[in-house]
Amino acid sequence: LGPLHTVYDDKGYAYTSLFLDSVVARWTLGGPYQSLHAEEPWTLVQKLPVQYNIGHIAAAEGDTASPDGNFVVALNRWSIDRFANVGPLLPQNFQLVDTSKPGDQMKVLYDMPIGMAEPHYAQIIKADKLKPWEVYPPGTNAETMQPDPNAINAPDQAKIVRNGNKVEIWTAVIRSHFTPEHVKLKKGDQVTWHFSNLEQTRDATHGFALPGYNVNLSLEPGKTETLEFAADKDGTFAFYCTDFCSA
Ligand SMILES: [Cu+2]
Repeated sequence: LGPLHTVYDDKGYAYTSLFLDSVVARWTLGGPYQSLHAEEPWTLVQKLPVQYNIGHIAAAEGDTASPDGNFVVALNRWSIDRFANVGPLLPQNFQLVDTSKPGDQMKVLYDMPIGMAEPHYAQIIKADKLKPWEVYPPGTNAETMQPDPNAINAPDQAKIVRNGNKVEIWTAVIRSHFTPEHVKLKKGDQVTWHFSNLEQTRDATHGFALPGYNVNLSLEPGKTETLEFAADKDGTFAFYCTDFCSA
C-alpha cells in the first residue's frame, strides 16, 4: 500500500504513486536513460504532495516506447477539502501535474473532480491518434458495429406487428418525433421494440424513456437499438425523448 504504480516520461524520470504518503515520487532511471537527466541514477528527486491518497497514475503516452513527457495525472481516491461540501459522498480527484521542468520542479496545475467512483488505470494518448466516427452509418447496431437487420430508414417504414402475445415494433426517431406516436399493448404481451435514430447530424442524440419500466435508451445519430420487455403492468405510460428535442 505504499508504492503502487510507476509511469515514465521522456527525460529519464519515473513517477511512482505513493498511496499512504499521498505523493507522486519522481526518481531517476539509470543505464541508457541516465544521460537524459542531470541527477544521479536511481535517485529520488522529488516527492510532490497530491490531494489525496493517490492510486493509479498516468503519464502522457507513458506506456509507449516514446513517452510524451510534460504531464502526469494523479488519480486520487480522496478529495476531502478540495471542493465545496455538497454532502457525504465526495468525488475522486484527478490532478494534472506539470512534469516539464527537471529536478524538483513538478507542480500540481489543476484539480478535476470525478464522480464515477475509483478509476482503475488510464491512458493518455495524443488526440490526433484517435479516428472516431462522428455519427454511426445509418442503421448501425452499436454492439456489433454492423448494419442492424431491424434498422429502418424513414418514418413511413415504422410499424407494429402483433403475433399472438408477441408484439414487435419498429420506431423511427428524428427531431422531434417518435413514429409510431402511440403504441397499444395488452397486459401479458412480450414486446420487442426496435429504435432507429434517423439523424446523421453530429450530436443529434435522442433518448427513449419508458417510465414505469425502468427503460432509458441513448440513441446516437445513425444507431439502431432493440429493447425487450414483458408488458406486465396496467396503465398508460408516456414515453418521451430524454435528450431533449421535444419528442
Ligand atoms: Cu429527441
